[in-house]
Amino acid sequence: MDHPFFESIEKIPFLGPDTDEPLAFRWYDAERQVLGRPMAEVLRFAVCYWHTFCWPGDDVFGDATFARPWMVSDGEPMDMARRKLGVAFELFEKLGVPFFCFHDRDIAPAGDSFAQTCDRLDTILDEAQAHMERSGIRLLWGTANLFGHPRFAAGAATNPDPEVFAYAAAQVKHCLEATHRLGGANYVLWGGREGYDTLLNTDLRREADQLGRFMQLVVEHKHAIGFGGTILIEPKPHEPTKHQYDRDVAAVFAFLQKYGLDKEIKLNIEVNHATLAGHSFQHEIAYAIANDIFGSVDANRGDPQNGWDTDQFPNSVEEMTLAVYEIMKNGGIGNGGFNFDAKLRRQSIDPVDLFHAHIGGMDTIARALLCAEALIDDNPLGRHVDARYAGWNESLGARILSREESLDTLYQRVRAENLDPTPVSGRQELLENEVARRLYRR
Ligand code: XLS
Ligand code: NI
Ligand code: NI
Repeated sequence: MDHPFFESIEKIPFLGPDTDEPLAFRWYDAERQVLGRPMAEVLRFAVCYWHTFCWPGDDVFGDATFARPWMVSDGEPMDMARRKLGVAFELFEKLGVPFFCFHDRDIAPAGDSFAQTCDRLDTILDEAQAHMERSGIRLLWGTANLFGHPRFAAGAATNPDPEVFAYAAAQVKHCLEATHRLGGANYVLWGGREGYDTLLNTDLRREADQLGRFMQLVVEHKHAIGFGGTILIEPKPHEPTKHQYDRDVAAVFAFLQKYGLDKEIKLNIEVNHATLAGHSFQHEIAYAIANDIFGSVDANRGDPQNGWDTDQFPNSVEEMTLAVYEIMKNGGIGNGGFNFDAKLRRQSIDPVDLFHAHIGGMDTIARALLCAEALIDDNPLGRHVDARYAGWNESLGARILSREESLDTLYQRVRAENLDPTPVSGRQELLENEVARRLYRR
């Protein structure tokens, strides 16, 4: 077998900001207390199975570039799945991440029938469970791949053919139960191909109702089996379809309310999906928190010049700081975590590149957490915002919100008191400076 696959690599140590050692953390210090808890517990990092172990480095113009021993085309599929599993846990352990995430099809190959496909997943997950018990590594979330197979070309829940809906429902039931068995903290539903390429062949109203019913079925089953984790939807504006129904946080929130699911389902927010939707990552996080549907994060980044999901490892401390600040000042990541839904560039062919990528991502977010901690402790933004809205806690503002005022009473008051409100500075530049001076804290 391939153990160890990352032969020359030891467990990655924390050596601090001044080290020249590339295979070391400069900022991610699992035990360091931040906001009153160890960094590892605050951030809950996860490695994703799909990009890291399943994507072979091919693209629309070229073939696989990663020669991984578990990807050979003539290999027996279950043997390959086992080899991949062993290497995956070797990476998790050497990185020291507490969690991982998978799609059913990443971890076990499809069989000749639905029944055999389920059996294969159960077999490999039994082995994954043994690795989890041995290593203490946990499952942040499981998910079903409802987009790869040609049967899902026109969507899963939103397919014009109810048999495809049924197939997808069966697959989710099995994967949700497997996630439950493994003690998963969450279960994710990313839209996959739930969307359309052209309205010329699409009944949009029907497809929304189908998707709503699908999500209700998932929630009903979660309660039926006693799964205590959170069901998460992951918004994305386009790709693979031209228009994905789960476009952004606001669109998903409206959908959840329409189908009575806003108290049942939360969101897994991905950086690159936020920016593709024309939002900042901070905005999407803040919007979800403001509506009590924030769940978890898929950490990556896009390329500012490219309009697709480049899924690069995060490297902007500033972008992450603003989002981590929103999360941490509102009580933290909870049941969620930071999952590296990110992939190498296809020229980064060496096994060690997987380490450079994850180390960089973990250090970026760890450093962002330290900056966010300074912003929370010193509270320059919070103090300003509190003062800015103070009027709403007092007589007039409080009366408006508690419905004691009408348009008519407000009219009378403005007339009688000759109200003439004076504009005050929003102080944006000062506040940007307050953030900047806390960035790159050691
Ligand atoms: C694709 C999504 C996907 C989900 C899991 O863009 O990010 O990877 O996270 O299905
Ligand atoms: Ni994702
Ligand atoms: Ni993505």
